[in-house]
Amino acid sequence: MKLYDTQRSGNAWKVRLMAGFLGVPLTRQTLSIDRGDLRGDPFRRIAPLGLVPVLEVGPGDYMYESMAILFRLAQGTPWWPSAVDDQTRVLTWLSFEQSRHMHPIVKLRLHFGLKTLKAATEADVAHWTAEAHEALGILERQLASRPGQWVCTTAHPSIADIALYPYTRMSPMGRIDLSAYPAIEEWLARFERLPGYQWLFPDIPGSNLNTAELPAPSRPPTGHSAKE
Ligand SMILES: N[C@@H](CCC(=O)N[C@@H](CS)C(=O)NCC(=O)O)C(=O)O
Repeated sequence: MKLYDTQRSGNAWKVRLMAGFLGVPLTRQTLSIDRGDLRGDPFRRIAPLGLVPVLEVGPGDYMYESMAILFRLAQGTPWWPSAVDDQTRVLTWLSFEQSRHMHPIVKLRLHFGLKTLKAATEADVAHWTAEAHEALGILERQLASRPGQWVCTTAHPSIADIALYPYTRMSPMGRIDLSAYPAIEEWLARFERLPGYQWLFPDIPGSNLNTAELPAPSRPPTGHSAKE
């Protein structure tokens, strides 16, 4: 399978995490937002939504949206539970991630970490910070209420854990202090000990918070994005 991503995309990282945990080999085609790779016709032909991640699951057969791709990859594995009530809970937390959690953390990361939101005002930053803390507070209470378990499953993590992991992990890039969230910190550390865990930057294991573009002659011809 082939993953179209950008070097620092948290949404594409979800797919790489899932593939790593499942032991599924992926080839990567790393695109550049700044160079306009995502706006050109070749990418739009395979990705009508114009966003990464895109997963080519068979010749000419493309899947988009991280949630949907996680769902597709997790079929028949413990990452997608078999009981309908458990599936419903997983969908709840996937929806929470997309609707309330990811957006403010992405904005803060782009503003403070990657420095690409030049027009952001103090009011914008205050708004995103409040929203990010609200979302992290919800996640903290959920995890604190079920010590040693996963976001919404008991013995085995689900795709909800994968979906919520990248932007929670990267939230310090947006000046969020995770030490205020002990249950989240414990969950992140436990997640990172799972066999098959993938770093965001495979070339610099141990760093998930790198902001600089990596010079990567091994990644032509697509280069790297200054946004994500
Ligand atoms: N809801 C989508 C969001 C995907 C998304 O926002 N991707 C970003 C990178 S993390 C992107 O492609 N940005 C391109 C752009 O903003 O032009 C998902 O979960 O896959």
